[in-house]
Amino acid sequence: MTAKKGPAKKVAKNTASEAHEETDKTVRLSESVVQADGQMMTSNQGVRIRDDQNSLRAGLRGPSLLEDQFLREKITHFDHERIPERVVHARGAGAHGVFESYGTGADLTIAEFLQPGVKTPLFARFSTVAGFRGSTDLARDVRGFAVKFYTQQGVFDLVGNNMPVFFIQDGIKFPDLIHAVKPEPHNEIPQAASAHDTFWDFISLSTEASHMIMWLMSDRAIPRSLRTMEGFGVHTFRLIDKKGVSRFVKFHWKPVLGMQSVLWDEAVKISGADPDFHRRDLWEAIENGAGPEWELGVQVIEEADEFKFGFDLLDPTKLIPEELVPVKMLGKMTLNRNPDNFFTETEQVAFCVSHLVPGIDVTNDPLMQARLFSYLDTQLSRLGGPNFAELPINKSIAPVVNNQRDGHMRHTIDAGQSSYEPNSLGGGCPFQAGAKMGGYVSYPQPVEGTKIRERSDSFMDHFSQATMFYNSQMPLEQEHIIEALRFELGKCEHVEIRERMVGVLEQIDAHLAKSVAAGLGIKVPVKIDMPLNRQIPADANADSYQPTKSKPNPKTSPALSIIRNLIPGVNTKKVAILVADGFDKAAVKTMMTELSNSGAMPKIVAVHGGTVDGVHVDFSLNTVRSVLFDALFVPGGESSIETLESQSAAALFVIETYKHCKAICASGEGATFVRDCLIRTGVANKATDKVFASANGMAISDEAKPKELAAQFIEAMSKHRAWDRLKTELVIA
Ligand code: HDE
Repeated sequence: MTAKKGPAKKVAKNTASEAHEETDKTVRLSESVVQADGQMMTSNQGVRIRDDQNSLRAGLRGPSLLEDQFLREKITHFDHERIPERVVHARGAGAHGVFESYGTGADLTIAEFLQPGVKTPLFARFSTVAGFRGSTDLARDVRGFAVKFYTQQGVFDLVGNNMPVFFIQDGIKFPDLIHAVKPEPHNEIPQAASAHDTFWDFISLSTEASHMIMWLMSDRAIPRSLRTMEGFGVHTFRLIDKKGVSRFVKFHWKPVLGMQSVLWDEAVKISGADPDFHRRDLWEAIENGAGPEWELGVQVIEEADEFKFGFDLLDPTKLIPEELVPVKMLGKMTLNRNPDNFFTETEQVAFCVSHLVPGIDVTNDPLMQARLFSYLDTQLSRLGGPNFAELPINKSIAPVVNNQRDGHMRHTIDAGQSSYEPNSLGGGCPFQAGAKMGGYVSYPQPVEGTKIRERSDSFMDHFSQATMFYNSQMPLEQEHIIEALRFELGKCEHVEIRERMVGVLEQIDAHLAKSVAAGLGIKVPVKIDMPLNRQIPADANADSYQPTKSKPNPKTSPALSIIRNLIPGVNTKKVAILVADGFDKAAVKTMMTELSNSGAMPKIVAVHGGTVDGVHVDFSLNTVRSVLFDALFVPGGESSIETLESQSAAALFVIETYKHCKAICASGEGATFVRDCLIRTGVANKATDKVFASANGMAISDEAKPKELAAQFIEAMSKHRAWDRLKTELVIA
């Protein structure tokens, strides 16, 4: 009996990748897909199973027989279903897609996937770092941003994060960092959270983490969606052109939707209401044909400019401000197909920093150097042996031919007598390609040095860019950093850790430190007994570093703020339409049409499930909260509003939507309901004109003027949040 071959699964209906045909990769993966439709159940040996309900036993009421091969096979397989989760980045979601090169990278690199007109299939996986595989998506954490390009020259993995810098400068500190942030070893608490003693103990003693901590405490660590975050390669890489010239580059992913984050209060509530919020959001966007897009870009630094910055390009705790070196766009990634099976694709995908293709090379960044070892090594224990590259999700679309043999679960059947090189019995094959035939050539960087276990002086400035990041934030974003630090440090039981950390914050910004200290009840200044350094020492010349600093850090880098860089739009925004029986159908119909036409996703939220006045209910109020939506519409309808008035969950929906600064629209009796919810409960103050003005993200009308109202609502939504609501005159509680 043969398994039915899966169709090369649904390709997303629309998106920018309308032109997306089935790529080689899609076709190849589909060869491994098994569909159960219309199939008979079999054992793993293909023997048809007559009865899967009962084990073989001696008599109807007798003991099970050891000889039952079907029972034993099924239970044995089940016993071994789990593989070790990733030691970091265990929680993740992935999707297939395509990268379309603009060709603008052709003068920078010989990498084939960056040449004009080339389309490359890919698989992307996004993750949190600290939490276990089943942890919540909305943890305050760094997000992994890993992309596997199946290029014609072999696999290239860009294994990045949604933050451009890292906690530590040398890979040898990574196990310490991770041990510190993971749940504490004695009681395995807390899950997916950095708000605990061991993390802040380590961080407060590792001032090199100061810059990254600013990112981690900022809104970047609680994205609204995986689709609305930037990605970064973090380290300085090299691109090598046709002439063999190398340039340093920093990789950037820029989301077409722009960046958006949630408020911490939302993050906490989303974690309870829908811990799979990000995973589901990505899945649904792709299923709805609205697969996310990112542009891939690089900041390019000529070799001659290596020492012109106020920091070392090899130091992964530093970024190159975009105002100093703009990002040059090289192409666009579109995610357009969900996996068929989470385990075989998202879980078994194996990214390795060492998976490079000709035209891309690494640098001496000591964090990157350790990663070049770590990823291959970790796959051996996670995926059980050296043949993980043969799994469908990891397999190169370029032919793989070499003399590596055997090992657990080898799939390839290597024909022939010889498995060594040089050989004559195999006609000398497989033969080495040489550079002219596309063989990988490492960039011939001259290397010389005294063996030394020491950090270069040029890595010693731990604070300048932390300060630059903080100064680049809007006041509201700075407030969020302060609140996050108060929360995180407030969860530390050891006062000396809180104090030490406030001392570190004083090196970043006095107001920041004072505000955090006030929340913790600590007096500043705090004396801490550690070497603290803001500058690369003037005499820094460790081995090969001769800084000229002709491109010093700017004081601020506006590109680092989310709010300054919001891209207005409503595409894929989820809008709750809150109704009960007797709602104003005409108003809802118009609103749904207008919202859908603008790319938003209206959803009917009703007091009960099933249908309401014959309309399909997407969610009952019992199953959702406002935090799962981007905006709210409450239509009129006397009896609908009467019912909503009797439901505290409905009032809470309105109140929270308002407090989280999201757009609210209401018409007819719905307008009275919304006003009452906000005024009576004391959320908004009595300055009703201001509170209900369109400038405050509100589209409220006692009459039903559906089209005008929809336009006003869409305009308010497109600004993402009405941040001014956080001003005291607009909010009380
Ligand atoms: Fe990773 N990291 N990492 N990391 N990392 C892993 O590899 C490691 C670092 C990143 O979706 C592991 O397959 C070391 C920086 C992502 O499958 C492991 C060091 C950045 C993912 C590992 C770092 C990352 C990982 C665990 C310091 C951003 C998830 C499972 C030298 C540039 C990939 C695995 C996926 C995963 C080691 C630091 C990103 C153990 C030793 C910096 C996105 O190999």
